[in-house]
Amino acid sequence: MNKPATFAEWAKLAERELRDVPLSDLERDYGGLSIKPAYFAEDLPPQTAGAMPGAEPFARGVRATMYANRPWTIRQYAGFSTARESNAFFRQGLANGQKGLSVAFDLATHRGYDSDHPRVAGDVGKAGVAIDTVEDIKLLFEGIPLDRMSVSMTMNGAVIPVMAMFVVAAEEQGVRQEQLEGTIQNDILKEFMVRNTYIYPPEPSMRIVGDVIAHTARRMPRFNSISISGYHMHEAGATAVQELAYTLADGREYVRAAMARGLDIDAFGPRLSFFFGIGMNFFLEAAKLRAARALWSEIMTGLGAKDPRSRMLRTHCQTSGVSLTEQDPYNNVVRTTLEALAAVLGGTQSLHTNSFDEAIALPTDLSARIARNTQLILQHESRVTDVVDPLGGSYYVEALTAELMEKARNLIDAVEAEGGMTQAVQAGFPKLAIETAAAIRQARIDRGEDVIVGVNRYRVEDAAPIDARAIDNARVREEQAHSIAQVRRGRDEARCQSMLSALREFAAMDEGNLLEAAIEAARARATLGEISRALEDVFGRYSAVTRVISGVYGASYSDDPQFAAIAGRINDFTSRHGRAPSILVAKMGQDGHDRGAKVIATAFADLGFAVHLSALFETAPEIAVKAQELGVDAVGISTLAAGHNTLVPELFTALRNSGLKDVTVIVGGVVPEQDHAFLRQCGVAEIFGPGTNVLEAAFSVLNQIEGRLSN
Ligand code: SCD
Repeated sequence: MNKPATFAEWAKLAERELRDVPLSDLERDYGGLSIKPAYFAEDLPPQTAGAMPGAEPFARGVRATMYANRPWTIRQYAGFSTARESNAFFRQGLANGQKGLSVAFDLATHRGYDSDHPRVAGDVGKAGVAIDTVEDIKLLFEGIPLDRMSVSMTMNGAVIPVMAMFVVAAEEQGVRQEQLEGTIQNDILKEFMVRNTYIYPPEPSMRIVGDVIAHTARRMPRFNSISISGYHMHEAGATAVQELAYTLADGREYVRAAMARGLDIDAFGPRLSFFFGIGMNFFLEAAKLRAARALWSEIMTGLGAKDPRSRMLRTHCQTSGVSLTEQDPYNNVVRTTLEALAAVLGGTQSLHTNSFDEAIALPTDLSARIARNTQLILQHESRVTDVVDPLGGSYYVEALTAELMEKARNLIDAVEAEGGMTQAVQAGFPKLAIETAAAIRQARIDRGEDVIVGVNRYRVEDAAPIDARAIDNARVREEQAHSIAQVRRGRDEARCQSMLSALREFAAMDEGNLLEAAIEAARARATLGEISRALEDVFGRYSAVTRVISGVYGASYSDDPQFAAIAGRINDFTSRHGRAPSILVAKMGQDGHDRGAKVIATAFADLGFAVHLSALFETAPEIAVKAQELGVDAVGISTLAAGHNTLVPELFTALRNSGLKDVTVIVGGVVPEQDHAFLRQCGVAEIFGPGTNVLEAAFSVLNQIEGRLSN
């Protein structure tokens, strides 16, 4: 019998082919993982031989039969405008092949504000559906049988009122809590790290997570109490190792928190679920899911789980939003297809495929149909469901799985050494590590080392804009305010207030289950904002400290002529004016997506700008005051949640009111082409979309500032 080939034998062949190029040139680095150009039997980790789908440690999948028996759940994340409009969109999806629901809430809801609150004028109904009362949730699920349809809800900060209202709406539809199937995201640690839709400080927030886990374990046996999410870390720029390690370390933290309140690990373990982002590095992403399952089985065994179901990592996946480009957007269909295939070959339980226009606006009916059909085509036409774990035994994939496990295990141990994830999050080091990785990645793209087709290579200059869905948020706000008033008129006010007082007392006394108390308040028709406020009265509202990391972007450019050119011009500016050009990078409204703002702040600071970063969740007048106090040359607004058409005009009014007429205002983020003219009319000097080269952006901001100063 032939003996298996080795890397050393292959290297001889390869070197002959390569002639003048050293073999080491074909090695790659995937965020701390070193990848060889070929893999052999000798690379297989010893455990591969005995690995079986459906058997521990589940690297090959948690089900023996996997998709050969049941495909993954097609679960498209959706929601916008009012509950009525979202309900119509859901029903259309379900009629056309979607299998589970996944609700996107607007940012006002996420942050615990009713739609009529003045801080959320730009956010209502924009990046998700506006929910204020039980009546809204009833409308959202009208005609959808909640005892048969699994419903996932992406809610973290305002998890207590949303879960409470969901339970009451179902009850009034004739469905008991015990029958409800679905998942609540309820993952607050990653909010502090990357997603930013927290409300209360970390400690009471962890209590809330525990209360939801305890309540579902007791009363909602078919409901997944948490969706421990790496997705948002992935989107914020985390490497695969970081995403794996921090997500699983979060998971361990939640298990410990639940056990600390006396719950038996096997009473809630089987209903913990996960959520990962799937990007363009095809085999790495598939291997990441395999590694996640095997590591979780290890972790849960270590924590004392006896029931094998507690040791199974079941996960939802979403194709990567940041991999989508505004330029040449039809390429995004191809990207999403590849990412979906990686998720499927990695063995996901449930999947959302992004629409190709998501780097521009909310999906249209057409783009949503293509996204859904991508999954249907994979399920019905590609035959990838016929064989269980077809990547099993691949030299490369098995070796990659093992390497990911090892590196992630080391990072999990480092978190443990810091005292666990709550501590690490409070100290802020995972956030900084992810931001550093994001800045490195951006520099690689800007330098063309990582190719993005249609962005830094093969650009189409005269692409026609595509249709984008627009939301009239003033109308949504008006409708919501009307229905809130109607609910308030119809309720027994004394009963409602007494339920809210009871909730406040539970919160203050650190006893009782907050979700249970909130269900009573929701029954009495307290609004989302009122329930959330009752908790805020006791816990307070958390505000994070924003920090700009420095040096990372500049270090990647130490020998770059374009970088040197712009840095030189900034230097000249500084000598001429006796100060550096200054910019306030700002976020307004409830949009907490701060990856772009952080990357810009880091890069601009490394170039020599004096950079100030606003806090999150500011209003336009607050930003204007800050701009005045700092005396900046420019204000850069980062907008990713579609609030710009409301908030940017407000900013100009506020700047004028503060006497600041000469500040350069630039906007960056997700801004549909059809909004450009309006924003320019307001006075915006430059608009930068996703995929903008940071050095080019810096050049044009400097030009704008110099232009103004010379006038
Ligand atoms: C599965 N089943 C099988 C089987 N496979 N039975 C027999 N043979 C097989 N091969 C059974 C299961 O046991 C289960 O029943 C049922 O079929 C459903 O299968 P599942 O695999 O559990 O799938 P699903 O119900 O879809 O659940 C998947 C998760 C769940 C466990 C992952 O938590 C989930 O749906 N998560 C979705 C999260 C989500 O949508 N997040 C969106 C986030 P039993 O249950 O009876 O055992 C969006 C977001 O944050 C975007 C970004 C942002 O906003 O910032």
